[in-house]
Amino acid sequence: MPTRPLLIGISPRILRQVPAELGFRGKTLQYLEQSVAHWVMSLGATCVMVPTVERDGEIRRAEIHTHDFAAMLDGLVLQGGADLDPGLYGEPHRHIVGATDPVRDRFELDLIRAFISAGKPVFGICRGMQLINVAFGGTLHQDLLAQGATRFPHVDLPVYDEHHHPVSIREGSVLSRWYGGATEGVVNSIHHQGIARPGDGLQVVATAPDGVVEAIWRDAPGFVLGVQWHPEFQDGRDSRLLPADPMMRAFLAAARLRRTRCCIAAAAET
Ligand SMILES: [Mn+2]
Repeated sequence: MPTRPLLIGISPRILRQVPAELGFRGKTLQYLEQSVAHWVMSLGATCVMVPTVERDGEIRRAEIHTHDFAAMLDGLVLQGGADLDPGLYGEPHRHIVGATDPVRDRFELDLIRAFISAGKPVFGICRGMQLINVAFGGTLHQDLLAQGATRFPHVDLPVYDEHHHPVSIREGSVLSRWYGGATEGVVNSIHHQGIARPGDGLQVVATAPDGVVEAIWRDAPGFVLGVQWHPEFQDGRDSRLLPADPMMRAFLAAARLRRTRCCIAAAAET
């Protein structure tokens, strides 16, 4: 049986306009927000950041492929970040905030597909949830307020992750099960976009009081979960908030199960 700890891949955030005081003039940074990594490691798994592989870039000519990462790693976590290019779900830019990053979009979509086809778990946070939705053919509200999806702001930048709201958790869902049958909770909220139409096979497992989708789960074998909030910031210091660890434990359990099955199959072949 395997003894090495699980190895989880975390897709990077990308900074193309680096502030002058950091150096790196004219360069691009790919980076990891530390609480994501610390959350994974706090439950006994190791993790690495997975740098982008660009389809038409020099790396591609060396034939490193997202499938190579999926083969080596036990699971994928998608960090939050910039708005998706709405062209991915067939819409023009209407209410996008800041620059979109088609390279990151394409790379993370490739990663999602590679991990899913390898039968390995995928966990999307905020933008990551929206990307999973788009990967399965769903659409987004480019701005929840501007498009009339709600009158309740889901982002308040001055207070950032101190901005909270309740969620209803779907009864009988995996999410409810991980929280001991709970059907409600409180989460942080740092997003101006949201899911409009859920992707094929994706189940809405949590919603805000205004109906905004807060979590999705793929109703199929394996593990594909997306949450609109940032569980990595809900580290237990504020006892009103849903604890983060039950979801990460479930994700890591799915990764362990996938690896165990793989080892049993390999042993059976020899
Ligand atoms: Mn929200």
